[in-house]
Amino acid sequence: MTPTAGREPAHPEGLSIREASQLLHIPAATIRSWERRYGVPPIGRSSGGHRRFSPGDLLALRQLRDEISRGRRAADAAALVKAAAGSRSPHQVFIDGFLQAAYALDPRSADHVLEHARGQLGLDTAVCGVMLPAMRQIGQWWESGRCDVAHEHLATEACRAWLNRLLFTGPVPWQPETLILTCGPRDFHTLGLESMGVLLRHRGWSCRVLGARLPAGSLVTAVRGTGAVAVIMVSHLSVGRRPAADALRAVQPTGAMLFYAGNAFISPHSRRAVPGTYLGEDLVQAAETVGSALLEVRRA
Ligand code: B12
Repeated sequence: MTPTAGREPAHPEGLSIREASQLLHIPAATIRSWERRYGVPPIGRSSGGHRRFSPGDLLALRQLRDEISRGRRAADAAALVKAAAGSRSPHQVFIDGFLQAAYALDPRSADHVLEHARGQLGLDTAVCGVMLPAMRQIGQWWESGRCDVAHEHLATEACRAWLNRLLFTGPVPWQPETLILTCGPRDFHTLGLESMGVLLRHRGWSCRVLGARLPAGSLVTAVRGTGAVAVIMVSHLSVGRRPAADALRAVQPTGAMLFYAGNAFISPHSRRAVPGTYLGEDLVQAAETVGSALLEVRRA
């Protein structure tokens, strides 16, 4: 990620549709049709009747664009953005605390906030209700020029250090099966995967988390080398989808159960001909799905 994306020029009345279109790389005609069809965003007008875009409008447009680029239907994406606009996370105080620590480039405070959230809210909520939303927020700050990639890198490494500590100091696994967790051969985004590793570890499963950019052949080696009974593949960007699906196909002959997830697979269309079970967007639900599938095989 480049140091800072296009910084939003401050404009008392808000940006014109041409300026908003240029900043967000969304054609003006698309912005008009989104407003007409979905009322997103509810754009203000200048005294001359021209559309003027506030920072809040720009955020809503950015979210709508990103949700659609993830493969969501426009109407579903618009509903998500509207819901997010009105709602404030019940864990906002922890999210804000983490963001402040990241902005201050202070990894110890970031770790402290995550640990405090775990103490107050429990592991699952600290991961899915605080850490992941905070990282999404960092992404929006970076894109709107409100923070530098240095802040994103620090926040990422603070999350990874916290997750790895939970992974390696977690309870001794009490389930006999081993699982391989990996990102696709082209994927750098590992936080969703590492979060899944921690949730499964704290449910007694023995996880081998192999991280970013694992070649397909090495995935087969890892399954054979560990006798793993299941593979969880995560791909985050559409560029990584096909190499990730190919890696799943490569490991299929080992007989391991296959699961996959991540933004590259959000649209039903993107999941066509991908071997395995799609785990959805709720990591806690996904951990239960994987757990019960493994128990079912064991009982069979
Ligand atoms: C941290 C980060 C990075 C780090 C990753 C470090 C690491 N070890 O993970 C680095 C710096 C490497 C990076 C690189 C890039 N990044 Co980046 N990155 C981010 C950032 C800030 C956070 C990512 C994250 O962990 N989010 C939290 C995730 C897990 O939450 P989520 O997306 O909502 O996921 C939900 C579901 O998908 C699902 N899910 C996700 N993972 C999993 C796993 C399992 C098992 C399950 C069940 C569910 C699940 O559940 C989640 C919660 O509901 C995001 C911002 C954002 N909005 O997320 C940008 C972001 C994803 N990156 C982006 C981009 C463009 C890039 C680069 C291409 C930039 C560049 N030009 O180099 C490269 C691409 C590298 C590559 N080929 O993969 C864009 C993607 C835009 C798009 N098309 O979707 C984003 C959105 C930033 C932005 N606003 O533009 N990035």
